[in-house]
Amino acid sequence: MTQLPLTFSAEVSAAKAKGQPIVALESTIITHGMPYPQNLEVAREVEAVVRASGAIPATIAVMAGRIHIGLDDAQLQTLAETPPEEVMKLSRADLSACLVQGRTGATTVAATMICAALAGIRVFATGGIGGVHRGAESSFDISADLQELSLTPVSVVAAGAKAILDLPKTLEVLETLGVPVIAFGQDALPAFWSRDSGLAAPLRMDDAAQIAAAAEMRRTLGLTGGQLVVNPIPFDAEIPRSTMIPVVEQALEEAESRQISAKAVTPFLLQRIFELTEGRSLDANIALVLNNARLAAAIAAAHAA
Ligand code: PSU
Ligand code: MN
Repeated sequence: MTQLPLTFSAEVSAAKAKGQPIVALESTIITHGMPYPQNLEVAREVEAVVRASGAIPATIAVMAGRIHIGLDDAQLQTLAETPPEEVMKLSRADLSACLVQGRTGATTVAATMICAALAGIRVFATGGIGGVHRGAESSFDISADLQELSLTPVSVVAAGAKAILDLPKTLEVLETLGVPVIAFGQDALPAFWSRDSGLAAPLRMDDAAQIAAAAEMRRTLGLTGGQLVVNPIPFDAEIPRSTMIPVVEQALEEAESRQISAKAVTPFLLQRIFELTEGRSLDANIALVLNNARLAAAIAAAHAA
């Protein structure tokens, strides 16, 4: 068997040797999810929060034909400064092509899960996952993130899915795929910028150790796939749903009239919502990512114990 094209940072490889908790972090949020220089500041801050919470961060990206598990500060800076059009947005379909072509690629939730599993990492923190887009009944636009959750054994901590998506359809697809959707500490499904989507979450847990135990139980039962842990944004950072709805509607209308499609849809909507809220959406996004990093570290610590 050929060697896996994995390069571990010194910090992550030391943590693996010692059996310390490790939290995977994605890189598409850096290259396509947030503008420079906030993307770099947030990438550094998320890593700092993971460390302060007792785990080791492993930001994942593809560079020069290798999957990097853990980036040093210079690599993080290079990635954050590279214009999004020069970085591949990698999902399951693109990963091997990016590697053999020696290109630079940022990993989405789906690709980060694949790489984390290859590296033996069980927990991954992000902001929001991809899902079923509005109008999917005609566009067929359903993020590969959902299928990945049904295939790859990683627990993904997110703040829910954004209202740019069709949340009821996203829940239906996750149910069909057999993905546990576990709300942390509340009954409602959180909606990214807002704590409550108006929909009930299928499952609820109030304790990080129980979330780790549920992942172990799935493994014991021979069930493939991961878990989606949805963690509500902190109260003081929340933007009410009533404020976000018209903003999201406007961004969606613009995407439609400009015929934005495929991989460009999510980055376009995120950028327009940032502009339309004068940066408020980004402040909320940052707060929720940090909050997810804390919970992911606690779940990883329970796995390591
Ligand atoms: N949703 C967000 N922020 C993000 C993304 C989604 O709120 O940065 C990114 C993630 O990397 C996610 C990807 O995996 O977009 C989904 O893209 P698509 O819808 O093209 O599958
Ligand atoms: Mn898509």
